[in-house]
Amino acid sequence: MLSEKPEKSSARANLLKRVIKMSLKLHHTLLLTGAAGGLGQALRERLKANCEVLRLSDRVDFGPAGEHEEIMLADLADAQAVNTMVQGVNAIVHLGGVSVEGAFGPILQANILGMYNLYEAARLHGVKRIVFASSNHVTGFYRQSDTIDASAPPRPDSLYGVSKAFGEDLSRFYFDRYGIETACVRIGSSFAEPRDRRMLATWLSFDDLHRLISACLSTPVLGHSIIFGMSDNAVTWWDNRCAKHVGYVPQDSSDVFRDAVYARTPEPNLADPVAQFQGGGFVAAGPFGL
Ligand code: NAI
Ligand code: 15L
Repeated sequence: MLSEKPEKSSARANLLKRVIKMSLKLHHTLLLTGAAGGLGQALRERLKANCEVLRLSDRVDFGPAGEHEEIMLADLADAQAVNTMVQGVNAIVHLGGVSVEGAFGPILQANILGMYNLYEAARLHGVKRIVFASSNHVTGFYRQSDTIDASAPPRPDSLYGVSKAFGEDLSRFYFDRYGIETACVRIGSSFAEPRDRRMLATWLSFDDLHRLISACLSTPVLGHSIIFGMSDNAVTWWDNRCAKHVGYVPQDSSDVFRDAVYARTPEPNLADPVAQFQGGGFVAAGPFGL
């Protein structure tokens, strides 16, 4: 076979680069909620590869906008503020909200009412694709000896987990009724490193989180998809076979941290529910009363 002339192959390589760039920047203005939080900060620079303009939002002030950025503060419980925040965006990465177990009041405002406000605003403004930061705590009452996929019925381990299950159901309704596509990413534990032995199974690196969100934003047909947000960890409780169409391929693994995590953490007490269930400490938090 004749080989390609160097100038022709470099033109093809440039074209390919342009196509990849275009497919990453499918959405002109991308809204990132929860931008002041841990994952918001981790994704801020990374998500600039996915859009021309990154609109950042949170309810707390987190400083000025940088290049290719807009900042629009909003409390998710404030319908009017959310409406303004969503106007003019093409897709949303929704991280904002209460991120741990606690009293029901704030969870109700941010994760339940806030989710409704966001989807209503998306419907009104014609936004057709959302990546929702759901959580492994939607299914936290499965055992660590279970392997589940997205077809397993929810078994929330906390009020927080219940609120994320509500978000998954609400987004399914908005898909079935209005065609808004959503990826419900049941994030495991996304931190710089796994912090304990449980997180060796649940860990999601920041780079893999960004790969996963990029896949959700760019796959041609997303539909309403539930996908477990995890890196390529050797020990896992989750099977992503129901979300192959998203095209997410993790490239990191918690395995490189295993020895160090074992060395600095005690043997788990296997009689303790915290060590038995996938949700870890969340299964034993509360109650929080009226
Ligand atoms: P975080 O608590 O650091 O950030 C959440 C952000 O949401 C904060 O900046 C907070 O100010 C904002 N927020 C809270 N209530 C709000 C309201 N009413 N209106 C507007 N903004 C509000 O949490 P993190 O770790 O960055 O997580 C981001 C998202 O991912 C959360 O929705 C969390 O539930 C989800 N997630 C995170 C996991 C992780 O391992 N980091 C695991 C599973 C889910
Ligand atoms: C979550 O849903 C929380 O937002 C995060 O702070 C971690 O606790 C994580 O789950 C986890 O399960 O490790």
